[in-house]
Amino acid sequence: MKTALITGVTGQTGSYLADHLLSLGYEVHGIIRRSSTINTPRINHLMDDPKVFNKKFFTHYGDVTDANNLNDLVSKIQPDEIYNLAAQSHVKVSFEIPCSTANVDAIGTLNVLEAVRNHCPKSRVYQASTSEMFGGIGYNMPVTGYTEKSPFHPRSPYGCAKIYAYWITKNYREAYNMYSCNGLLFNHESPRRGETFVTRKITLWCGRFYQQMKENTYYGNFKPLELGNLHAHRDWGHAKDYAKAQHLILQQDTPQDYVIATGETHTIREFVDKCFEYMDLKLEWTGEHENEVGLLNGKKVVCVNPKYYRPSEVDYLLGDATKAKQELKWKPEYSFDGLIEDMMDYDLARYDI
Ligand code: NAP
Ligand code: G4F
Repeated sequence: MKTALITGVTGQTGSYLADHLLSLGYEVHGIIRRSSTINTPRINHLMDDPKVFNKKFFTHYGDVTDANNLNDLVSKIQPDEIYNLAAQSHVKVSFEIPCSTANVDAIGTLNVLEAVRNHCPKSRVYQASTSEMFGGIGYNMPVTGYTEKSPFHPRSPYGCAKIYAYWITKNYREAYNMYSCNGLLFNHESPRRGETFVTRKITLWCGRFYQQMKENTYYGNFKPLELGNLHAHRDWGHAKDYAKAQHLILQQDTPQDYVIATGETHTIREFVDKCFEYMDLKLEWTGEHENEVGLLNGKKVVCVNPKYYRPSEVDYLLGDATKAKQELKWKPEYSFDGLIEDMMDYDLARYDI
């Protein structure tokens, strides 16, 4: 039986990864942060179910900026595999807290690698790298999507911090012969997605809207859905599929880096349209830039609020996961429509009273 340690286990993807590894028979240890409000809803099902997983799922207080704590945990647990998913992962927020983002996302990764180098150098390390490192700028954008060989041009403090983490992970592989790999994952979403990321913000709003519509109160004082850049493109997959790829990356004979993506890209506005279609509603769009609005029967239900714009934006993301498909035999199960269905079903039911 293998043992895994997950940093960021309370997050969206860390929780799916824990589900997946437990289903494969792993003993799973997760690092959770102390917080003043409960931060374990995504893993409560693992902590609460004594029959299925409890004997194999363990949580430990910790923080990736606390090197002593990591050294202690890694030396005691001696994990076969470590998945470093802990991060301040919100791009817009990283402009407001660039230093703490760098401490967690860059130095936190170094702390993980040092703990492994010092206490269990044979452990395999997965680093949660990101498509944000590519930057989505015209000049470096291959027509068929970014690959493992594409150049980086980060557009946020988050992207810059993740570039450090990417290179230090690669450097420890080259310098110390460690099995440390980067997964360069494009956007992945789910019903467990944080509520301030754009897809979940949209599906949650739809859940509330749908309820009011059913009660015939939506022509009252319903607050429109306020978004920022409606025309950015994202290559969106399902976090469940991406957690499986993370595991596969650590099962190869030689440590390598892999792009994980669907190979399809859509705008934020398309995502909104699809969610409305899922409710059997059709939006009409009018206006431009800050004045662009989505109308339903002539009434404004979606609008732009420039406060959600970013100082520098990643306009276009499309990934090419050919290497992962060939070498890992990874294939996503969810389509774009399937992802929307899963998120919408969850959030429509949430407000169904
Ligand atoms: P998420 O939902 O924001 O989860 C982040 C996790 O990191 C949470 O468990 C959080 O704990 C934890 N964390 C934050 N600061 C920490 C610290 N100082 N020490 C220990 N843990 C800390 O993010 P996600 O969507 O699951 O993404 C997982 C990882 O993949 C992140 O590294 C992200 O940057 C990267 N990534 C994500 C995507 C994507 O589209 N989702 C794409 C590429 C890469 P709390 O619950 O206590 O806040
Ligand atoms: O959902 P987002 O905040 O995700 P973003 O910035 O692409 O970052 C996510 O994916 C990265 C992988 O590429 C991860 F590394 C990162 O950790 C995170 O998980 O924004 C997506 C797009 C952006 O272009 C943003 O400007 O949606 C646009 N957007 C428009 N209105 C909005 C909003 N984003 C947010 N969060 N909120 C809005 O109201």
